Amino acid sequence: MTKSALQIARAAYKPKVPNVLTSIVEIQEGAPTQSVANQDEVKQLFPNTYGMPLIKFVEGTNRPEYTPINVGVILSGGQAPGGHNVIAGIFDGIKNMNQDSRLYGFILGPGGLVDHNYTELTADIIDEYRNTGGFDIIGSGRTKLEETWQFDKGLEILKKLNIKALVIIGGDDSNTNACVLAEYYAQIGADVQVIGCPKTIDGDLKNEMIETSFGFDTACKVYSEVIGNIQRDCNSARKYWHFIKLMGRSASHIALECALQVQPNIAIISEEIEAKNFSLDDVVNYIADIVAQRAANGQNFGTVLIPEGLIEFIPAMKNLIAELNNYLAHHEDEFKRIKRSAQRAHIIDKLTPVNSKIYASLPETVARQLTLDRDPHGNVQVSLIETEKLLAEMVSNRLDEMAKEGKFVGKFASQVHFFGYEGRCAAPSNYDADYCYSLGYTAAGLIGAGKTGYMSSVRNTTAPAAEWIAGGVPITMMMNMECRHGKMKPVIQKALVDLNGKPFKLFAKNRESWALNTDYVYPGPIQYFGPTEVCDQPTKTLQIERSI
Ligand code: FBP
Repeated sequence: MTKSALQIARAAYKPKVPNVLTSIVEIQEGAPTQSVANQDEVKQLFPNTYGMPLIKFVEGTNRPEYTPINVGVILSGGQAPGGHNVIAGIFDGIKNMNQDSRLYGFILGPGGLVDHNYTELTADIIDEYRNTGGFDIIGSGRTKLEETWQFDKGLEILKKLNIKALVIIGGDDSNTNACVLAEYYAQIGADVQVIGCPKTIDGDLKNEMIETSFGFDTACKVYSEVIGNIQRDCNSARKYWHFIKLMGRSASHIALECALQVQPNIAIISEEIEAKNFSLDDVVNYIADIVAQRAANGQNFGTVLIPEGLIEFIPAMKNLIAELNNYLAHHEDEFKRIKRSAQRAHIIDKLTPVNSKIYASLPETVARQLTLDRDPHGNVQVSLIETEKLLAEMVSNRLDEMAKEGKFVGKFASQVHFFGYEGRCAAPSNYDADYCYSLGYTAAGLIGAGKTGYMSSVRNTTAPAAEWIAGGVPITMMMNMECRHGKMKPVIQKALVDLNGKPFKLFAKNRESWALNTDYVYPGPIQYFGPTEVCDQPTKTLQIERSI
C-alpha cells in the first residue's frame, strides 16, 4: 500500500500517556456508586453490576503475575478518529501483562460477534494502523446487540476462541448494550468480562467521569479548518452567504465547538431552539434579520452553522415527524405504491390539520426527504434532510418579502455545505491519538483487574498527558430509565448542550458581535508536529468547561 509522507511520519508517533500507565498499576476503589436517576429500577435490572465503585489507577509497587488472556474487540456505530489507537492501546496493554495474550477483532461491528466473523489482530496488523484515522482495521456496523439470543450466539464464539473479555467501542447506545451484556454474562456465569470505551464525534457521551467522547476533537478541528477557509473566501469575494450543516444527529456540540473556534456570523443551537419553543419561521426570521442588518452595513455575505439534528428540535417539526413516522410505519406499502408526483398531496391529505399545514409549507425536496426510508428503528434519517438548503431557500423567500416592505436593501446569494463524513476518519489529532491510546490501555488494565460492566475513563485531559487520570466508571452509574419505542428501558443519559454551561454562555455572550462584525477566526489544518500550543490543544468546549 502506498503511503503519504505524513502517514509514514505519523506511524512513528508515540502517543503520550498518563504517567500512571507507564508504571506498575494498582487499583484504587472509591465508594459504591448509584445511577444518575431511577436508582431502584436500574438496580433491579442490574443486580450483578449495579453500585460498583469508581476505579482509579495509581502507581503500585508489586507487579501481579498475569496469565495470558484472549480479548475481543468490537467497533460499533459511526466512525470516529482514534479508534485504531484504542485498539493499539488494548493490544499493547494486554501484551504488557503477558506476551502470550491475544487480541481478536470482530468484523463490521457487533454483527461480527453474532455471525462469528472475526480476525486475530497481530502485531504486524496493529503496527499498520497506529495513529491512523478510520475504523477499517476491522470495520464497524450498527447492528444492535440487545437480544438474549445474540448474547448466547456471541458467547459460542467467545468460548471457542477462549476470549475472557470483550471491549465494545461505541456511543451511548452501544455502551448501554455493553452494560446489558456484562450483566447477562455475569448472571449466567459465562466468565466473560465486558468493558466499554466512549466513542462518537457527536460529543454527546460525556458526564462528570467521561470528559469527552473520542473523535470529537479531531472531527471538530477538521470542520473548523474548512469553515475557516470558507469564511476567508466569503470575506474575500463578499457575495455569498454560506449555510453549513454540521453532523451531530441530536446534540449540537459540534456546531457549538465549531462556532467557538471560527466565530461565524450565525450558529443555531438546537437545544436552545427547543427550549425557546421556536418554530421554523422563527429560525428563518432570526437568520433573515441578521442578513438584513449586515446588508445595511454593506456586508452581503456571511456564514451560518446549522446542527444536523435541528429539524427534530423544532417542537412543531418534531410533532410533524412523529406523525409521519407513525403514518409511514403503518402504511408503508400503500405509500410506496403511490406515484412519486402524487405522494406529497397524499401526505397532506392524511395528516392532522396542523401538521398538514406545516408539511404543505415545506419546499418540495425537504417534504420528500421527510418521507424517505426510516432507519431500522423507524426514525427519520436526519443526515438525509437537507436543512441547509431548506433554510437557505426559506431565508431567501423571507428576504424577498422584507425587500417589498423596505426592510431589506441588499443582495442575497447562498451556497450550501454539509460537513460530516469528511471529519469522521481524519488522522487523529495528537489529543485524540493520545486520549484513544490511553483509553485502550486503560481498558486492558480494567480487564487485568478482572472488572466487568465498566467504561474506560481518562480524565483531567486539559492538563499535560502525564497528569491525566486513568480508571473505570461503572456503566450503570450513567444510566436512567427512558421511554424507547413505547417501553421504559435503562439507557445511558445522552448529554445535550447545556444552555447553562460555560461553553454555550460564552457563545451567547459573543454572538451579537460575531453576527454584525466580521470577527472570523481561521483555525487552519490540524498540526501533528510542532509546538505544543499548536499541536496539543483540546477542544474549546473542554477548555472552557474545565476553566475555573
Ligand atoms: P455515532 O453516534 O454512532 O458515533 O454516529 C454519529 C454520526 O456520525 C452522526 O453524526 C450522523 O448523524 C450519523 O453518524 C450518520 O450515520 P451513518 O454513518 O450511518 O450515515
